[in-house]
Amino acid sequence: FLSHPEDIGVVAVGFSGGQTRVATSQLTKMAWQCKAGVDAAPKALIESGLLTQLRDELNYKLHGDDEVHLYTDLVPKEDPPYRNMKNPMAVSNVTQKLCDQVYSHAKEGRLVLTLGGDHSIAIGTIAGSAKAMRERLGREIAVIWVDAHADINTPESSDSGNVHGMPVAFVTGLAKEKKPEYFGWLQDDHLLSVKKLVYIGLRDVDPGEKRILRENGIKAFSMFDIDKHGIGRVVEMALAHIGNDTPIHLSFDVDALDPMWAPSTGTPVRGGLTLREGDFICESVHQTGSLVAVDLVEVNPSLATDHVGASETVRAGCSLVRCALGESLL
Ligand code: 6HN
Ligand code: MN
Ligand code: MN
Ligand code: MN
Repeated sequence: FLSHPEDIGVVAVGFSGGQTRVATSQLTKMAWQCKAGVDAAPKALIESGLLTQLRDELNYKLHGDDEVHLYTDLVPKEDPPYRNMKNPMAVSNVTQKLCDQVYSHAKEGRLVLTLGGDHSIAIGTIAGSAKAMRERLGREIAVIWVDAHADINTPESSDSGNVHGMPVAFVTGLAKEKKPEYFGWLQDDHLLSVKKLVYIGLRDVDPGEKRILRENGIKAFSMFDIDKHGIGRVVEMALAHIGNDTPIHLSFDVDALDPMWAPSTGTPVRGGLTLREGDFICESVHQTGSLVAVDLVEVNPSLATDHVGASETVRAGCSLVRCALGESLL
């Protein structure tokens, strides 16, 4: 149904309200002043030539602007915690808007590339993909979630209250909320089936999340599985679980990579994927011909302790995206 569309819809998201170490008031102020480097990641990825390469070397036609969306007008001045979630309204507003953006590209048959931003933005990207594929192909999407973390906390199971630890719970309907301003805008046609979800790279999963994974029979390949079977076999099993001819949404958290390759991220965990293993996952997904959307998230140059760490992380991120779009295959 797809086999490498020539058109890519690019969405550059300068928002990290789902992963914050600062008070809400400060996030609001930062977003309003547009100067806290919230737009640093997509900007750095773009400035390092990623989009130009996709256009000139891989011959994709790019849609959407090179501009980074800050969504400043969607960040409320007051945004107190709700059900333990931090910046709940800001994240809900931004992801709802992002859902529309992704949906419009996907509806046109474009492969959607979203450059984050923290992982909370996957609430919007997956919701947009799921709805568009239901309408365009009458199909449910599958999601390959590559991450050190499972990001499947409910607001109640989360210790941190950071929404970037909860996106999978919201898009699968495991976390429910009626109020539209707090993710209640998510409708049935936005949702992903837990049967169509597969994880690769897990190594830092909260006890409550382990229970959720177990109780819902969710397919997950941890670093243990990768060491045991090798990345080739793990990707094969992951794709077999999804089944042929299923539209695939790849959500890649750069912290799946070992901090050796990607130090500049909010929640680094040692013992991760090599860059080559990450690239291999992306190449394999490209090769299926069923890729409909890619998120690259949690690249955060402002967290690096040195300049090298920041640029290495950006380089790794660019490599992953290029591999998902077929650069390295002959
Ligand atoms: N990410 N499980 C932790 C939490 O706060 O819920 C970490 C989440 C990390 C989120 O990597 O996108
Ligand atoms: Mn993570
Ligand atoms: Mn994540
Ligand atoms: Mn190809």
